[in-house]
Amino acid sequence: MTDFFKGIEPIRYEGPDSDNEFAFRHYDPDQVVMGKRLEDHLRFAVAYWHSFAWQGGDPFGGQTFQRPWFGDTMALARLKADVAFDLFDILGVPFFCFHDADVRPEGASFAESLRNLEEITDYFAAKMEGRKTRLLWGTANLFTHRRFMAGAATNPDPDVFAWAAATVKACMDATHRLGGQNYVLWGGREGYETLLNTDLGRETDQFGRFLSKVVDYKHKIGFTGTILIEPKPQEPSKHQYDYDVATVYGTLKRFGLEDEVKVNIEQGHAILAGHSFEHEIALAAALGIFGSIDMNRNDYQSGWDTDQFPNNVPELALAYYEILRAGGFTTGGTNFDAKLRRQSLDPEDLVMAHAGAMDVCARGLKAAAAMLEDGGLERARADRYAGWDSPAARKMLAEEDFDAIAARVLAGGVDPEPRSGRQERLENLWNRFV
Ligand code: XUL
Ligand code: CO
Repeated sequence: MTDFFKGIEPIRYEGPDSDNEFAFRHYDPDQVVMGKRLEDHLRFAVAYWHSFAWQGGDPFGGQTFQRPWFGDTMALARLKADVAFDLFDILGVPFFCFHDADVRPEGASFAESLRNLEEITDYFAAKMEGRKTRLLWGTANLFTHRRFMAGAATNPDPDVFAWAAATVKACMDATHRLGGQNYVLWGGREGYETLLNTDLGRETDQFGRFLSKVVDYKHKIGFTGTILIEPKPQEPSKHQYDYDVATVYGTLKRFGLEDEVKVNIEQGHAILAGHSFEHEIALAAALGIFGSIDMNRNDYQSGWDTDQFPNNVPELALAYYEILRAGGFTTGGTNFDAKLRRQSLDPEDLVMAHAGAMDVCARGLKAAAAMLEDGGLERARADRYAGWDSPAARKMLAEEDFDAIAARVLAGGVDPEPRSGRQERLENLWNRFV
């Protein structure tokens, strides 16, 4: 153990009445809910980038955090890994996630960057031995370096496409080596700033070719994890091609990849796209592409991606309700893609941000499970669609053409009577559990 978190003991479950700040009140990993331990339901992951690589800058100010591992050497990268695994141990999280750029210094050449990544991957592998911590997903940072300013797979310059492909190959290799359960593609620069200089058709074709190569490579190396695309409508690009779940599904269908690739849905990205988190989850589940979630929250006024830790139990109850209805996570999990506020300087802030978020998620999931077990919402939904169970309705959907349907209506056998949608009553029901 390093001394960064000196004096902070592993966080334990002490129950809702505990007044120990360094305790879980709601997240008891061993509590069984709907036949499964909470730890196995929620599958928490810590995101390396926000917690260990981000320095506290915002558009108006630079670094606020002073961490002993900041710097560009391999020795500091190893110190950063030591502190990261200390945090995983303190929180008892089963997973972590990282980009290549979070964990290794950029080298003077591609080959040197690759060697640095491989060295850190070995270091991670050694640290994971004898620990419960596993890798939820790995990914490539194809957005920070200036070479990616006009995109990675969708760049007008084929050399950048090549660099991106070699980078993703390296990150897939690292993810595979560490037994990662998923591989994520988030395309912050896969989009455009202005149509005046952009060939949108060509760029989206390039993206499809790139994605097919990712899937081919997955099969070539025998990676059995899930390939996930993380939708986001804008920021950093003015318009991003992976706008939302519906847009990603259209892209997957267009390139015949809908059985190969799923989605990693982020709360704040859903809000930026003008949706709710639960809408995006429910749609992905309905389309058969639900994979994983990035958990955070956006400030609802600011209109950009503030990546705050979650703290709204009623909203999370609806999100986990849709996840449980869809059968829960398989390879996916709850990754905290959330960062401290830049004034939260202390090591304790980093621990408590995660511990509190884990408690909030546990409350959301338990409320969702109770709502499902109660069955009131599902009964109301079934009742609302009950008309579709009749043989006549089924026949209409399956067989009848417009002439046949119109003939039935004309003959007077159809006379719709509007019924209440009962929204407020259902909101009252939801409120009983949160
Ligand atoms: C950016 C974002 C990324 C992805 C991984 O908004 O969410 O951190 O999760 O590249
Ligand atoms: Co994310």
